[in-house]
Amino acid sequence: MITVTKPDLPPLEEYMEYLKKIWTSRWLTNNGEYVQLLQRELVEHLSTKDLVLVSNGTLAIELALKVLEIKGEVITTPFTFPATTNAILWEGLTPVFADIDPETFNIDPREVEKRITQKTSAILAVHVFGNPCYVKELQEIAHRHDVKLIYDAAAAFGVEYEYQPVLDYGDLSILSLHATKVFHTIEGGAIAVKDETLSEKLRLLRDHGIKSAEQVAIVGTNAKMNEFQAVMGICNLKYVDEKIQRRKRLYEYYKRKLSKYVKFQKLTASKYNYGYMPVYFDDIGKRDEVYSKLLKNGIEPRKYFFPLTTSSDYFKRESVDLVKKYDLRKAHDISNRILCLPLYPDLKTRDVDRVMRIIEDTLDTKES
Ligand code: T4K
Repeated sequence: MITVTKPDLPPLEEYMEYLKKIWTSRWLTNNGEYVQLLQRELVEHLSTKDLVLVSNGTLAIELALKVLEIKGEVITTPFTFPATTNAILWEGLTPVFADIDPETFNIDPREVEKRITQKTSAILAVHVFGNPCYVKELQEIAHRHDVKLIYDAAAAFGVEYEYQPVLDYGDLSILSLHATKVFHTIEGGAIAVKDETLSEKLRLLRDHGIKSAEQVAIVGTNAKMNEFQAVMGICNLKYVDEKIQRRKRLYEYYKRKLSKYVKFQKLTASKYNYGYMPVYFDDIGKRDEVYSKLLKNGIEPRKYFFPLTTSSDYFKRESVDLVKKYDLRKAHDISNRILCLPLYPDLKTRDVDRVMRIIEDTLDTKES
């Protein structure tokens, strides 16, 4: 089966060397030596001020909302992985949805501004597939209305916007370091933070609020990364740049060959990581036809992000058509046309050729 992605793994011997060290030290979790080492290496690699490592990207969003003391309404996009919307709900907040720009797939700043009310306390924007949002416009809106700006940069590892790390924008940004991401720690996440008071508080929040053996300073949770995750990250980090180069070559190959048949996300990054290969079809029916044909041929692309998060059973139970309520026509439309094709560093060019042939055959047959 050729799947939409396959996790990168370092040479087994390299991971085993670290496992031996963990066996000897018997230090397995709770801000161990390797979590601290990975944190320093990532801060340097990503040129960010500080990163707080946590156990996954979803908890990273929840902690970001928590540490900024967000209340009431959070303006966000429905064109995302369920984690973005779920985290808002999980924190007892109200998600308010704004439509997307159909070219970049990211939240449209003009739509964000229309949704601001007295109850708004944050904007939670997503760099969809790692492609940077219109960060300057969003910053300006957040500033003017005095609301916090958080980025779900789950897929934006190493991405730059106007030659600046994308993680530098907004009040906080979060990364997912899940196995399916460009860089991973099996499960994992991080919060990029510029303010020292916030990083201190985040470190407390991820460890039950424990300040010392006999002092619990605030109410926290358990969001700690463990040593096995950290050493996977340390091993993977050595190879990530060459893996991104390989992804780039495959991405560009797809793009050259498929431009007659499909459309591509408009990239805004000055440096990109090529984590996904999203394409969309002019004719809605063709997306599903191509999808079924690929599946029949042992290839499993994914319809990220279909359905919109506003179509989850949770909202259905509320009996409100959120697509209509918030006028999410563009997000709805892209969601119905999108398909993420297989893309990962070990993917063979001949497998890409197979994917492309099926797309070409399906679309050519329909047109003739
Ligand atoms: N915000 C955004 C915008 C996100 O995209 C995500 C996660 C989050 C927040 C939350 O971050 P985390 O809490 O997850 O750190 C996958 C990932 O599990 C998820 O992390 C990711 N986004 C999302 C876009 O993709 P699924 O439900 O599609 O995963 P699954 O199990 O269907 O795997 C996808 C493909 O990967 C499969 O076809 C096979 C392959 N695969 C997967 C795993 C886990 C492997 O070959 N090996 C594996 O171990 O969500």
